[in-house]
Amino acid sequence: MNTKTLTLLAALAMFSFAPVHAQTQGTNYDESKVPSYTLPDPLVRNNGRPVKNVRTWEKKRRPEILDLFAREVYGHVPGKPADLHFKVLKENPKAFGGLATMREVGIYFNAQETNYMVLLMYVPNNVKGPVPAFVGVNFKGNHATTDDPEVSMPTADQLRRYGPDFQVEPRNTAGDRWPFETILSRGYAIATFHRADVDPDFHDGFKNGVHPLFDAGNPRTAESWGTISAWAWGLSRALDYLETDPAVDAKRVAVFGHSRLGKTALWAGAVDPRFAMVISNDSGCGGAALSRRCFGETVGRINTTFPHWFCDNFKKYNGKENDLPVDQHELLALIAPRPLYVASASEDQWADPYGEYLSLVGAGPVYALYGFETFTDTAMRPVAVPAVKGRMGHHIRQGKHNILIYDWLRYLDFADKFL
Ligand code: GTR
Repeated sequence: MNTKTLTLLAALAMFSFAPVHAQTQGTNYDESKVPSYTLPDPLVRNNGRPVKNVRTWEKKRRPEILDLFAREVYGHVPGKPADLHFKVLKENPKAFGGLATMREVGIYFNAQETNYMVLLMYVPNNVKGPVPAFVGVNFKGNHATTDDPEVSMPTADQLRRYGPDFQVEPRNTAGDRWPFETILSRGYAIATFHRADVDPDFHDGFKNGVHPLFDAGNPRTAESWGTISAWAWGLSRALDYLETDPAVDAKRVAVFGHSRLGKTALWAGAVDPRFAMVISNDSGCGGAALSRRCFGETVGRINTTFPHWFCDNFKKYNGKENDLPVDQHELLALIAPRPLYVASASEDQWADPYGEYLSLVGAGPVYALYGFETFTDTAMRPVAVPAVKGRMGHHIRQGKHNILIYDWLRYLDFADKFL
């Protein structure tokens, strides 16, 4: 074959294969192109036997599903470290003009205090306590959640731990996502920590953040925890502290999160039954959205863009979603019978709002086993019409991928009802 023929063949190959390639690699936003799929049944055990009561669900089936998510999706989450300890680093009893008491709490993961996070929390004043609370991870640092000038900027030591690419953003950059005064006026405490305190959000082979504390001496495997598991672990450590704070009722703590931190909140709620309520805001792929729908972000795409988020086993399912032994409705089912809220945004097609809702429907049979009403209608729900069924809440906010006051007001109403 001469060069000309080769070039021609290469051109033909590109011509004939490119569209197919583009189709598998491209993002599907067309409902008619969602592949047909069968969801794994949360109420059928690995041995094929049906689950007919709460006891079998709790003793047999729930542990199976939790284990599958740990081994095949997120990686195993370790427990409380032996040297975990807390220090109140700063306190201001007159935050927001006296509305609340602010605390910054050092949560140290080791005795040397080289691995830690700083929890920022506000407790409403003039409310008879102990009060219920919301806890969630933040994206940009505690200082970015508020204009409260008392909140510390990241220290030199934190910045060193976050890595050279970390950019400190101005105070209050993410303030619209954190309506502290509204939350406090409704009688709730609120607590948050920066994701990078627990694990900086880039792939460095798990050398930074909290992983080395546990991985040291144990070679990492395909089931080892990724970054989402690390953040979820951090949420449980925040709850460990809240259990020691007399101002907060640790039995009434809602864990929430937006986007990647919504995936984190769901996984934290599944792993740690102490969380009394779970809220997923626009959590999408690897969160509330069904993987098998391949609508918007897919398993292959998320594992390629964020190779550190999940465990290595999850990569086996890139483009092979039907082989997954679980789907995300079963993650939601692990929250049962606790109150669960799943929210989406109408323009956030990347996160597959319909797939997030169908996941809620798919988790329904487990809530029904506990005797609760559930969402059963598989038609897409209307935009801006929040609904509560039994112990499940749902809405689709008009607009883009974000967590805004509209979302918060729904979560507060839901908490008023159930916390
Ligand atoms: C996107 C990612 C989503 C979501 C989002 C976020 O880039 O594809 O899964 O997690 O980031 O966390 O804002």
